Amino acid sequence: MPTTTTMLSDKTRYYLELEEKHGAHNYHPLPVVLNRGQGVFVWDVDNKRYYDFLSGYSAVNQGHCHPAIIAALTQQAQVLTLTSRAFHSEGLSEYTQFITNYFGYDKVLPMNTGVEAVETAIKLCRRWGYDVKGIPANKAIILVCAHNFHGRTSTVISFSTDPSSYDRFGPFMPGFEVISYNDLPALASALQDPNVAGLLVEPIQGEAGVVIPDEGFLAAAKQYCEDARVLFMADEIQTGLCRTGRMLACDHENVRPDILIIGKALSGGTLPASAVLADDEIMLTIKPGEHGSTYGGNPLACKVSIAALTVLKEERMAENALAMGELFRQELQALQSPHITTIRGKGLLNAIVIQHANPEAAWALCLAMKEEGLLAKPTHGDKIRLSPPLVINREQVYESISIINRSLHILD
Ligand code: IF1
Repeated sequence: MPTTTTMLSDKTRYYLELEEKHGAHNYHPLPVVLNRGQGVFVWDVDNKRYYDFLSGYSAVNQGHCHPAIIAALTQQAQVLTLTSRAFHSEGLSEYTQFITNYFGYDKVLPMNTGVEAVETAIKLCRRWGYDVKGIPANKAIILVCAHNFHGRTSTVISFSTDPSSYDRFGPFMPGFEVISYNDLPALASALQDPNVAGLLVEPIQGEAGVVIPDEGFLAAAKQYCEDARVLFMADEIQTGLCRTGRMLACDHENVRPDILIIGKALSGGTLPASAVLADDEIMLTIKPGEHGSTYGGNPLACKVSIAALTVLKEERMAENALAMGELFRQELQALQSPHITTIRGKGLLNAIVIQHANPEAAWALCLAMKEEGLLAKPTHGDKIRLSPPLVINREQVYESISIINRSLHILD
């Protein structure tokens, strides 16, 4: 029977108790206290080194404290950090040109957190629905997928199908219809409603446990939306920025979203930065003074984001994610562990499903991997996401596999 406890140093226990006493209990983290990160590694307060196989939930794709990103951060931090949007800034102006060229859209609306970008996309989609498509006032419908995760604001949890996200947080925002994921007939049927303004979809469902739709689903869904004059909105906050082996997960099927939503690794894990990209017909439906945010488009985040996006291409991180992801899944498969029923992923967005009599087995395995020097955390009980920074190399993949292999025996 696997243990679900772990030996903790006095130092670790000290910090855990501080947070337990003074911090909200809205998470259940692994019992490890980190204080340093570099590349694929993080260190705890006892200077023990770990492979980071969560990567800040894909916010640290470029690796912890990437030198070029930190250089941009520290340089700009001494010059100008925030002007508010009441005035223009050199940083924002340069950034708008850079990122719209980078992704090939007319315009960008900069926000901070991922969910703020999702909320912004929802508002743009509704406004386009009324002003351009001609949907009657307050009748716009946005289609979402079962088992989605798009963030935790009251609007966004209104269309979650996970009780731990929405239970006892009502009343909820109307105007959303849930269809099953990866289900083209369900999409076709829902699109018959002329009041549908958009489809909000994760190209791969991260939180649901790295659920990959059938080959061709995204391309067909985009075509169905086009035929129904409905906006295809891709939430690439977790799947984007090279995580799945292409710049965007939509690129695997050459799909160009009408509204592109990015966040997390947009800043390389340094500070909150998110963005919504769209062409003028959509973006210009929001007029001056109708949407915004104090920190949205601040010069510090703009300079950092330019550096974070630059290194993704310069260091060919998508190509590395593709190659190292294939190697990782191949070596994981070769372990032939009786405790792993499923290995799935694209690029370096991977997950395993654990099979064991003990419902706490995935947690116990994560504790064992922690002891062996690798950090990962279960999602939805029996799934463990395994997503290292995209700078991981072959030798580190092999070492990580041997750590996972040694740890799996705790389930025997
Ligand atoms: C938590 C999950 C991952 C996201 C997608 C929007 C957002 C997220 C596809 C919102 C954020 C984070 C949030 C964090 C844990 C993590 C997470 F487990 F919650 F679902 F990655 F899978 N769209 N995901 O994944 O972005 O506002 O957080 O910047 O809330 O526990 P955010």
